[in-house]
Amino acid sequence: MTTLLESPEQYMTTPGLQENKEQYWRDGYTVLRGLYTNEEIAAYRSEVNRLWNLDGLDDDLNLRTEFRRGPDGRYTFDRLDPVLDISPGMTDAAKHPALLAALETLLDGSPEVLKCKLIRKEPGTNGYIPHQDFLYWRWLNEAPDRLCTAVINLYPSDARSGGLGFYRGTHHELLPGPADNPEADCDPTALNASTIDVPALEAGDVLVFHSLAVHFSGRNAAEVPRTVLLPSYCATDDRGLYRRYYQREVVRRCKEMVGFERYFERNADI
Ligand SMILES: O=C(O)CCC(=O)C(=O)O
Repeated sequence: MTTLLESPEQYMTTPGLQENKEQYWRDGYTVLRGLYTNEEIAAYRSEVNRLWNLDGLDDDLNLRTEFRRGPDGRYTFDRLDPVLDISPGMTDAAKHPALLAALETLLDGSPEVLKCKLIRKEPGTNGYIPHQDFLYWRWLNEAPDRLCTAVINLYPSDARSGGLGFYRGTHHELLPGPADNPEADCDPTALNASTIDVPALEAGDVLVFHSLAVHFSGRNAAEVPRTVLLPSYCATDDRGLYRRYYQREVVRRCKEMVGFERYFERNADI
């Protein structure tokens, strides 16, 4: 499916990428543009439609789907995680040579996929509280500077549609949770609201952020779903990272019953 407009080598030498790299290390995130053709984005959109209509995705016990409060306050599934194993199209997007080449420049190392999820936030669906991804990745024993996430936008996205927001410059350390729970996600009251930035993105734009960058997203108040593919990467030559990640994640979800909330709500009488 991949058709490159330009070679990865060409992309690596464009002046824009050096500016992206400076912004990434200064602010903790940056937006890459022009990596995908319009045809590729159109093909990825069709692939998302196919995925979202697969049988069994809405099954409460499907390990790939996680639920979030929807517009009516009820659970709705908003993500497929993992997704690459059931989607050649999403694999094409996450391993696109132009994206991998750009990430190699940003991270100064060869990027390996750590995990990858697809989020489709329907109108009215809630977002995510401020957090640092690295809090959940400490067990990997990788340096935070080597880990990042790319947000591949399949439709335009902004604050109104529940796009990602960042607290600029928070990617230097792991921040503690509230005083009564320091191991939890960072304390929102300790964050400086004047540093918030919610980049407005076009279809095909790729937002790349550092594993320690504090980020959040709001409710989708727009009329169309916000759809993004989120592959995370590690600059490493360890080819076993993806397997290591999901082996642990599947066990964790079962143990902590992540995503099964609706099952118990629906079957309270059994
Ligand atoms: O895309 C979103 O709405 C939030 C995703 C996010 O924060 C995450 O997956 O860490």
